[in-house]
Amino acid sequence: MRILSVDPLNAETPLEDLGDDLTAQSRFFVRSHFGPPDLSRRGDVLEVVGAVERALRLKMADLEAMGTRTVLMTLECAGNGRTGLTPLPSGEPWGLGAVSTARWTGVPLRTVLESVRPKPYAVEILATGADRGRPLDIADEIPFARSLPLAKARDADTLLALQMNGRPILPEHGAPIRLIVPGWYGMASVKWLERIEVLAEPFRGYYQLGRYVYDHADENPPTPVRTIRVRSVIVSPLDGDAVPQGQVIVRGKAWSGEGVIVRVQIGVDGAEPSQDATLAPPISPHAWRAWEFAWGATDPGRHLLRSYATDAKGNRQTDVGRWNRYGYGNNATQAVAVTVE
Ligand SMILES: Nc1nc2c(c(=O)[nH]1)N[C@H]1C(S)=C(S)[C@@H](COP(=O)(O)O)O[C@H]1N2
Ligand SMILES: [Mo]
Repeated sequence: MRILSVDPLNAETPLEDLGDDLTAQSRFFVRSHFGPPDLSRRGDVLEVVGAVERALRLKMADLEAMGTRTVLMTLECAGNGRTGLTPLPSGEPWGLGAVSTARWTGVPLRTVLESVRPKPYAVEILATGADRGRPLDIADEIPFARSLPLAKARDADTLLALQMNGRPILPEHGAPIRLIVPGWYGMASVKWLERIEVLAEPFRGYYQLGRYVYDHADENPPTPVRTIRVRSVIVSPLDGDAVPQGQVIVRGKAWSGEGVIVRVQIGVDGAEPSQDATLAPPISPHAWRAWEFAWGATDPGRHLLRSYATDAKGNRQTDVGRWNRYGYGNNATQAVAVTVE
């Protein structure tokens, strides 16, 4: 893992580990604002309260008894690729490894909502983690807390996850219960979940309005960061590799929170991409799609490869990402320099 900070732990997955469909828990990137809470004080209880007919306190066994569902989902931090923006925004200096994919098993949040019965005027659910701390730019200690519109909370694949790749979730990934929100950047998938509150008004907390917004530093008000923008990475060959002259198999992954990946094109040496990669069958509507391309590496010397993914909504990557104050959603193409020998 490439460690960005130790306390709290922030670590990215090396690109060579993104080749497999599923990322092992121990190789899965970690993004934590405050670090894991003291789990011994937790008692494994999830409170579901607020604008509901019937508030509940659920133990792990209660949740398991509600019936689980398993979803393959790619999780990407909104700050992934931040170091590609100029000037460099503040925030964790992520390269391209703040993305991973796991098989998540848990209770659909929808099932829990059906049993607490939100009041008709409810608009959002607020998910609060057990971790707390004081961000540099605010005075008080706060928990990590994020809200979701009720419609997204009721998505059949929005889970209260209890397992990751068939095992209990590791502490750094949010044990024992975390939210998993398909198609949205990682900040929505609240770890160490201890409380769900059904809200009658939109949440206005620090991690809702003060961060995870696209602020273009212009006259327009900031807009919330939500769905994952279309992106692809090349996982082989790696930047700086030397390859023998002849046919080189270029491999990578592509994903989008807006729809299935329908096309990946390869551009060589800055030319308009004119060739398509071959897409592997999708493994899930919410996970990355593998692709490969047979590159005729005939000319010796240094060459630049780029991959351009397009999703079902017609979103396509460009070479330059749009700068924003906190450096989110930079889905610009990756340039991989390869020397043909
Ligand atoms: N409680 C809590 N949940 C959290 C966070 C956090 O700091 N605290 N970080 C969020 C962010 S920004 C991301 S990208 C994902 C990362 O999940 P992972 O560490 O399992 O990869 O968790 C999200 N959930
Ligand atoms: Mo994130």
